[in-house]
Amino acid sequence: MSDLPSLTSSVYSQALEVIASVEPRIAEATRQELADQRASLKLIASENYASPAVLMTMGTWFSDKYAEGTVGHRFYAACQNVDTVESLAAEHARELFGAEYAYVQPHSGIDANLVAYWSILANRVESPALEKLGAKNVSELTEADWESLRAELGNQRLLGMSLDAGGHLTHGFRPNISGKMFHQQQYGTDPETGLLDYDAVRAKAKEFKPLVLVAGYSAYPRRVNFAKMREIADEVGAVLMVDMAHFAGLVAGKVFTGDENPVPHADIVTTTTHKSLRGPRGGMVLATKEFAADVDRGCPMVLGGPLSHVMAAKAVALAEARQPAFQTYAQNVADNAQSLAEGFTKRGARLVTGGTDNHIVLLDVTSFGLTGRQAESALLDAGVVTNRNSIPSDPNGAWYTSGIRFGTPALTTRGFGHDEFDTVAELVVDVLTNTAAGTTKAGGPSKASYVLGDGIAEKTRAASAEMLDKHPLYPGLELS
Ligand code: DSN
Repeated sequence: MSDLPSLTSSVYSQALEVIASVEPRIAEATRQELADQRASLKLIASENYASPAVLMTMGTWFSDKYAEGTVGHRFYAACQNVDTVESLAAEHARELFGAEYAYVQPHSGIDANLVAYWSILANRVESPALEKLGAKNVSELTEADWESLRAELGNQRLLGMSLDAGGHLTHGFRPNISGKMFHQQQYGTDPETGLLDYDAVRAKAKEFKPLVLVAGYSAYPRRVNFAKMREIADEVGAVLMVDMAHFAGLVAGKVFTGDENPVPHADIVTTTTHKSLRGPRGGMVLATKEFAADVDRGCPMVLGGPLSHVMAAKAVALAEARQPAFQTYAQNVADNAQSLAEGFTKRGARLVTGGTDNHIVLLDVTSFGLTGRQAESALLDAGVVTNRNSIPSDPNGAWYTSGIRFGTPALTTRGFGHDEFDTVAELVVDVLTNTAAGTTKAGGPSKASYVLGDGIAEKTRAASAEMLDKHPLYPGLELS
């Protein structure tokens, strides 16, 4: 991160004074959040640090504007500047990813996935149900038509990656709406290697014949061959949808190219904009022309009015991602994940799939005698911010878990490199080796309580501080 102009400090300091004049506790929490983020090792794989340009773009009067509809076709007056913003964000997205169409209104990744699912239903559920009803598209249906269609829509099939193999809640997990609106099945990973087994996915797809095949992940530490997923989708006549929320930055930065770039292979690609892509919190849908009109109905089908200030920040972030420096950043994210994985492996820790080739490292903490919950808490005490995560066939379930997920996007933004990530691995192994599982109040084994060895948290924080001081967060930003 390069030094910010001193003006930035005075802008933020004055903004905090304005906030404090209304609700000082929010101003204080905002200051404290910066201090906390500055002083900890942020290793949550889905988090990053957006640039001041992106952050500042979110704090404007665009927040006050309603703009339901699409560019040039709004349900509110005076949307001329929102049109500029939305057009620019979509243009940057199309150019950056080489997509035929970009819809930048989704407020989050879950919203983006819902927009995508509804657009697939609208586009593909046409016969015999729609023909019978004399409609071309679900948006033309009356309430009575809907009643008769519901059974058929509900019976549409979706095949996605299971949560414990690294898939996302919205990929057909039963407690999520995607698992309710679709008749769903899930594919896992090879029980021995933890890797995606394309033949097994193919066999399942042939048997299940899904309308939608979903690829993409939240906790799978490997690349996916989207050309192969396309082949499978074609063999069974499915729509291929890829959720690239986690690795959009690696696609944007041209680390994932060819078969590993989902955009040329998928019918619809969804993403968040705040993870490895390093933009504001939000979502986005990229689609082929075939799905564009249905995707555009995201609002009001699924979404409320677009967040114009966030669309503006998406445009700024996407413009940043089109700079050559972003490609260097993305390559560093992947290289640093290798360094972290090697750092763990050489210290005897077990990684799901044995390593990584993206930005995620998934550590199995059972060999430390801990649950994910205990490991996460002990690491947090030591200033290492991670999240617990299920591993395949997790014996501790989705709440306590047996894994810790690490990601390199945030600390790479701060400038950490190979040596620092090796030290991070050393510190993590040291904390976990010196943490013991605790007991319940009744004296039985606990999956939550833990005992951290004396002085470990202090020692880890001191070693982290040396690295963090060398790579300051928002250098030059001093709040008065
Ligand atoms: N919460 C995101 C993650 O951490 O991966 C996914 O929704």
